[in-house]
Amino acid sequence: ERVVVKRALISLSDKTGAVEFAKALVAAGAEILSTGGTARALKEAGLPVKDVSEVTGFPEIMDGRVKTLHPAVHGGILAIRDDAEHQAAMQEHGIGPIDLVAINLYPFEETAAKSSDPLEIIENIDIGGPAMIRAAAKNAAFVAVVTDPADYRRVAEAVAAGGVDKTLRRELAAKAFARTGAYDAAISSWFAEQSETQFPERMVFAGTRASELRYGENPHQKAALYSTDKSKPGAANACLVNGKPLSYNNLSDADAAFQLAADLDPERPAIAIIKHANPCGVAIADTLAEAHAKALMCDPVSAYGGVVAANRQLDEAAAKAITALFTEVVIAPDADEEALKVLKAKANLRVLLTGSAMPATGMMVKSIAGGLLVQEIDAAQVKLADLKVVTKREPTEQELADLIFAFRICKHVKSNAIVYAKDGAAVGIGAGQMSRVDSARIAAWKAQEATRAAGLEDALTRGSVVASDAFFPFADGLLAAAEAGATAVIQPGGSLRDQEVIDAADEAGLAMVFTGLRHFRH
Ligand code: 93A
Repeated sequence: ERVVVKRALISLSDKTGAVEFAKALVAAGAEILSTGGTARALKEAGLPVKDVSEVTGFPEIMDGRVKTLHPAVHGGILAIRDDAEHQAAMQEHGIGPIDLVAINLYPFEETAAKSSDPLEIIENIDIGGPAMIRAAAKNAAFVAVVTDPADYRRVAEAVAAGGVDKTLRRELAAKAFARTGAYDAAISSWFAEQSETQFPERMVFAGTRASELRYGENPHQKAALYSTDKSKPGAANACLVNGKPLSYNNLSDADAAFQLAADLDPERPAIAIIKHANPCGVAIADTLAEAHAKALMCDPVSAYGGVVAANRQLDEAAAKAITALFTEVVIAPDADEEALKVLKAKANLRVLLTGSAMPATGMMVKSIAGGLLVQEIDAAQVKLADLKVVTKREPTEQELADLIFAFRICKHVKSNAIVYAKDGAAVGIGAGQMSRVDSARIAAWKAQEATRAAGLEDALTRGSVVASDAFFPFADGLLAAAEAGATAVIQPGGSLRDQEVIDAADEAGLAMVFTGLRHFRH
């Protein structure tokens, strides 16, 4: 049942660990066949290697586009060892069996993420590698296929111990097809991105399991995290530098927090505090510590045990501010040494570093039973120039800045979303209600609670602005805001009753701007 490895073909684009692996195979008595660059690397390490071109009797041609695509290679991999006809064919054509294939593919995914040169990207579509991987995996009854350097050690040990058994060969074959499947999925989505059709007839989504999670949203649900694009900063690909592994809900909240922080003005230090995927505090300031203090004022009760995101490297003061309150997860592009020391003093605090911060772009997927909804990420950022003043009174400069800020936050709040903001801080957030006026009331009430918690005399909403993710269908939501003390309103506009709402705003002395763009988030 065990496959004794007498001849192995090694062809690696990433040569990490190759020499050690090949050494182990040679020590176990295997002959090594290899392609150009890999052969060179192995020979340099003093290992006996035969070039594939010696086996094929054919040179590598067309810049290596054709090097292993030859019957001497594929016959050696695919032959059914106990089939008389296959044996005869091998004999007749002088084909020797290949018992182990170790491949890693041209770095298509990495190149596509980095390069903007289509020729370079296309050149990194590996053809011969996947062909050999699939051939070896198909013939797993007689061949071991290694596609992950993490398996070198296990496989080398098996080879040294007398051969690769069936269980391991099957596991390797499953992994091999998953690898070529994911590879082709990445290639197909790149081609789809290049074409006019963003939504081709068949779409393949591929990811690599980044971690198996203890459970899903609830303990009775099994769950795992898949990474689909390492180039996108966020919770999925961040580095956990402190604390226990993240849960499903941690990851979901951490990503929501980070996407919000990354969507705010990159020139200003920004903090977002998230609970159950909705922000309960957001602020910009001159320092992250200040922003945290301002963000915390919005809803200190909910912030307890929440997720905190920053849009830039954490410093010591920020770390101290964050750790002063029980926090589950911190996510930021980076943290300096002093900040790390402070954060790491909290053994249970999960700290995620993303490397950079930028607003997410591209496609997003949501699953419904039996289907996937695919849409572009809401990357719209309403700017001053997009605003249309519809009231008699024009917003002041400070109001305008807060209006833009509040509307940006709305985008990250479950609809119906109402956000009060003042001086670069959210002061009342109403999320996820089925009627807009309820969200408006809740936001105002939350602001009252925050005012009380802060021991302030004047309501936090006094002199604030208010943002609505979609149009006010009636004047009631707007009047609730005026009553709370808001002086300016931002909303998409577009309701049948716009005029009624504008009249109400004028009567209440409010300034109101329309964005012409809404930010539903369901
Ligand atoms: O250009 S290819 O698609 N044509 C081939 O025939 C072929 N055979 C192996 N690429 C091919 N490979 C790939 O070359 C392997 O998958 C591996 O990534 C790489 C190793 O090349 P080298 O040993 O020259 O560095």
